[in-house]
Amino acid sequence: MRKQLEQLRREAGEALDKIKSLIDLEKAEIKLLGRKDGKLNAMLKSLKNLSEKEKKQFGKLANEIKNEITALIAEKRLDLEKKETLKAVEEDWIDVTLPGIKPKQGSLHPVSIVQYELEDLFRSLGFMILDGPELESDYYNFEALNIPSHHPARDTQDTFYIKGKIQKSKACPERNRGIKSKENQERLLLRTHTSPVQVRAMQEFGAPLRAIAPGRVFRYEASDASHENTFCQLEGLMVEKNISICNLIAVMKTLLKGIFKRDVKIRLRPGYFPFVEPGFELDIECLICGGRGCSVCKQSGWVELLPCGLVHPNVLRAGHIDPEKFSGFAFGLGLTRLVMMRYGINDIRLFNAGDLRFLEQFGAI
Ligand code: FA5
Repeated sequence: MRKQLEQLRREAGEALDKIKSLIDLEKAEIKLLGRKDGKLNAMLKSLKNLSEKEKKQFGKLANEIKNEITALIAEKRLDLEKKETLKAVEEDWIDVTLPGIKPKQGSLHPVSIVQYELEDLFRSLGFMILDGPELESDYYNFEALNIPSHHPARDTQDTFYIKGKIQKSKACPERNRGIKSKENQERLLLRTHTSPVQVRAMQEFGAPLRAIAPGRVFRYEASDASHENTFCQLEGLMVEKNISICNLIAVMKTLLKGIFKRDVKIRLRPGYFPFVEPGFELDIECLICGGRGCSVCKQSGWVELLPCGLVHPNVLRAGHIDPEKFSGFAFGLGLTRLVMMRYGINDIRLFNAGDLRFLEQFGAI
């Protein structure tokens, strides 16, 4: 028995010496001192077959060995815990002096850049910035703008019609402005211009009123260098007492100067829109070719940019404003075309193509 106990003492010392991880130490502890299958316990169990004297003698030795092994395991555990903590710290170590990884920064779309500039400009002139639905009712897109269903002006703005009716928004009641009767909830279409916001704004805010409404519009037409089926406009509306063409021209001049920061050549010619009377087309000299003629201006040297006019009395009435008391002017800036002129972009199709090589050229946010 003594021999066996001494051998266990040696073996335990050698085995613990070789152990390199806490998991292995756990296993060795069970193997040596475990209650069920531990080697020492097995030996203690066999003590019962010995004489009283031997039991006393070897029982004492076995206890000594148990205490020794327990102390060795505790020492080893401390040592391994220290080493493993050090290793974890080493693995997690970072060099805080290394340069960081630069996050990829997006940039604003060129139309957004110019739109925000115009919003600032108009805000400084006391205009509100409004929004309108892109999925619009036939009523606001045409009827309320003095374009009844039989009117030939509808042919110039063909669009996509959608089944269904405008659902009232519970989350944002502001968006429900103008949805009043069953009639104007039905016959939905993708709005062909931002002009529907004129009547929506008049109905909501009354007169006097100064507002702009930038946004996307849609037309069912073939695209070329200066025509898209989806593009942006910026509507402007001013309704006050005694508004005249002088007010309109003054604001148009401020707008062009603000955006181009220099004088650009313009021409004003009569234009027909059922919702203004009189109506004008304000063109600017094509800044892509300097007026010599190119695919953007269709060789004319001029680009149609800013149709405008005095608000038609029928439109004021649709907006619940008395045309005997108030008058107003409105304009419908071709925002995407203005951006083309501003940056010298020679093809409108680049704006919606989603090509980052094009989009990244316009300054970070
Ligand atoms: C209108 O949309 C009127 N609502 C503008 C208006 C508002 C007139 C208020 C009077 C008072 P027009 O269809 O001409 O008008 O479009 C206005 C501008 O949008 C044009 O001058 C042009 O710059 C731009 N535009 C028109 N069609 C396209 C197109 N397919 N692609 C890109 N820009 C376009």
